[in-house]
Amino acid sequence: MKAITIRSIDLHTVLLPYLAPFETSFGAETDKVAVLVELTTEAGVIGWGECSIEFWPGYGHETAETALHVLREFLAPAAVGASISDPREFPALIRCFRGNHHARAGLEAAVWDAFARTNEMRLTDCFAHYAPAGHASEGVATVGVSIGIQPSLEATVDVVRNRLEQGYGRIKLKIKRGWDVEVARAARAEFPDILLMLDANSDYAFDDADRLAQLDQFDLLMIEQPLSHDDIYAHGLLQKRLKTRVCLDESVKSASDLRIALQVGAIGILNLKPARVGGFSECLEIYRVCVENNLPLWIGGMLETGVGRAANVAFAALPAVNLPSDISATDRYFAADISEPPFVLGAGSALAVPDGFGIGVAVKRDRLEEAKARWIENYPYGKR
Ligand code: OSB
Ligand code: MG
Repeated sequence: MKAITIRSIDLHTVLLPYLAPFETSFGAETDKVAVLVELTTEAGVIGWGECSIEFWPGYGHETAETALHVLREFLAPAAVGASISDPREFPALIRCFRGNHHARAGLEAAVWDAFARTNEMRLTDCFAHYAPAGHASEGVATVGVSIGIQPSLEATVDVVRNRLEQGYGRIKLKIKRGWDVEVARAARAEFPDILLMLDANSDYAFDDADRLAQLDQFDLLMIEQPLSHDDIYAHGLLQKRLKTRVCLDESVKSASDLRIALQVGAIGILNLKPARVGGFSECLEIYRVCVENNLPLWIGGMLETGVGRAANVAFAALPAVNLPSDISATDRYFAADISEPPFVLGAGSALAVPDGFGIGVAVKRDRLEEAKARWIENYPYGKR
């Protein structure tokens, strides 16, 4: 593999309007906020990465502004000038800084893209190169769709029907306390055979175990992150009370967390988000742990722009990612994305990995400038 030397790093904070607001147990959002990382190598190759982030510390403790601060002041200066002959060496360069996984994942993603482009490979094949032997990319990612909290049960059923008609083969519904058993019952009554799952984004406590056990009757594929983001142990206690498999999202921030979760029986399925675990090198380590333990695995999303989506699709095309990922087609999120071409849902509820080198999509400079201007115009976003 050809090494890269990092010449410069430019950061772009963008605000891109969603087609429809997205509501979870922590609130509603109308726009995608992202910090995009543009990395240029000494050879003039440009790599792109996205910090999957929100404007508030709802999902994780970071925000777009903390990511920008940490990248600008600490991570980017430590990376500029470095030569990298294996992208898995990159985390060591920024190991002196702790936490801030979403920020570091965006920068590492740009390194991976630049590295794959330099070596004239698709990013998906570059990931496969560092995956266990025999794990070649499948070139497509099987996906589902994540549906936010709707104003009524009728509206929920309508949105589910709509997504099924579009071809999505797995439906995830967001739930919260007071919006759970009835939602599952309504969806299951209307669609008895679909792959259906729920995501609580940590809204429950272990005391709610009886309530959560009522969900067992709906033949769910899994229940995602029912309990606190920082309580792996409680998920182990809960799993003993449920037939439905517990999927961890927020609680697994590293391969070490995953090993602990496996040890205490807190996990039946993993939602792996590259941003949450601090980048694709850690993803590869986690991938290996999943393979060794036969743990079902899928790739989660945070409503990324095309830049983050493309990298997630590349990883989701690895063969041990064996359940549908939360990476929907571009038209589920945006009227006009920051990159081209868009991701289009194909047969079998799948997204194809683009043919080009690296992430395989190109950032459109005019759209980038428009989305940067939108961030500045709407600042401080969400506090209006
Ligand atoms: O918990 O999986 C989650 C979006 C933002 C923050 C957290 C989550 C989500 C999603 C969206 O569920 C999945 C997608 O990108 O389509
Ligand atoms: Mg989740």
